[in-house]
Amino acid sequence: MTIKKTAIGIAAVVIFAGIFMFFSNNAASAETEFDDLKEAAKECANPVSTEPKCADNFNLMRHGKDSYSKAQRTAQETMGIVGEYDDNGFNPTEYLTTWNFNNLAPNERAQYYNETKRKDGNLLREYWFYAEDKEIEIAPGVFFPAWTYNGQVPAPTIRAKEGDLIRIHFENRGTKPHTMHFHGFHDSKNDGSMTEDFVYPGQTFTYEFEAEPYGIHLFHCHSVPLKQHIAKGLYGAYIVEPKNDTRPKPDKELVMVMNAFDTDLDGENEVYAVNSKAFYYALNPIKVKKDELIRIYLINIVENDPLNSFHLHATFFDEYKTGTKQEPNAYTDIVSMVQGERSILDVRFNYPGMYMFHAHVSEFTELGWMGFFDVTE
Ligand SMILES: [Cu+2]
Repeated sequence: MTIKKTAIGIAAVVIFAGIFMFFSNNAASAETEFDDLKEAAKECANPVSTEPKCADNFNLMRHGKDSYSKAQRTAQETMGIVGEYDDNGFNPTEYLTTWNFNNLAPNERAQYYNETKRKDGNLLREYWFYAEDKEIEIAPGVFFPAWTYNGQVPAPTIRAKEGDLIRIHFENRGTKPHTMHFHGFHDSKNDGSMTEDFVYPGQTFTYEFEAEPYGIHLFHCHSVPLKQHIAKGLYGAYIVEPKNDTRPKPDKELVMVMNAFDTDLDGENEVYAVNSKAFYYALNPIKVKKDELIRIYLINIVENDPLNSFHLHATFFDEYKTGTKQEPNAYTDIVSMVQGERSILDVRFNYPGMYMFHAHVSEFTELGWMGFFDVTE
């Protein structure tokens, strides 16, 4: 199923407008509420408006999140993006804090991940990965024929400590030759990038290498055409913690992969997101606490566009580019990335409230790359 860029664009504008709209606490029906929103949008489109009604809206946006969420859903449904996300599928909220299959029950987890202590004190971390063709939901009711690792996009996150031995048992259950190519140190037979490295449908390969250097890395398929194999969804996050960690200890860690989908195969993306689902974190804000240290592992894997960015409202963050040094290289509220770039961002919110994060490329924002942090005391 494909969608028209304009349709989701219009819906996005309405969702954006919804942020500045009037939210009635006692609207009789969804339809009435939406009419109110449309009227209010005309007056409150200017985010710095001093109109009393608009000031109330901002207050509601910050403090009345239930009505905010309802209004947003109403706007979305009325504009024709059908239904809600199917919660039985890939859950982007769960993905944020999942690595080494730690979201699974122990017996199920053991099918995909196993760790063993080695003589040198480091761990052997073994993973069972497979490639699989699968339709994934990228906007409510909108499905994309993806190529996946383990049935999800992004792939399950791999996380190790510097010096651990990583062994990945890879099986291709898909219909095209695929590989797993890791950023990081390894020898040529584990690079997964040459034609002789292709793992054909029905075949298996075992990758093995030490986890180094520390940082935030990624892995992706390196089969050909490369652009297609990445854009179809074969990529994931690979985190290596430093052995001697001198950075502040985070209270919460979140994995964010900025990605996009070319739904009509015209060489341009129609849907942009963090962790695959357009506007997911706008509909389901990320819950954090005021003053706690939040560490974001950020990756850009977007094909078809030369540059992507991550911008956060109301606070600044320490940026550790590629995560390979323990001193931040920047203190900022925006980071720009070409495809394959990544950074660790350490952030604290000073005030409770609802704060937006989004691409500062406005087109991407309006096509899905926007979400919220819900900061509470
Ligand atoms: Cu591939």
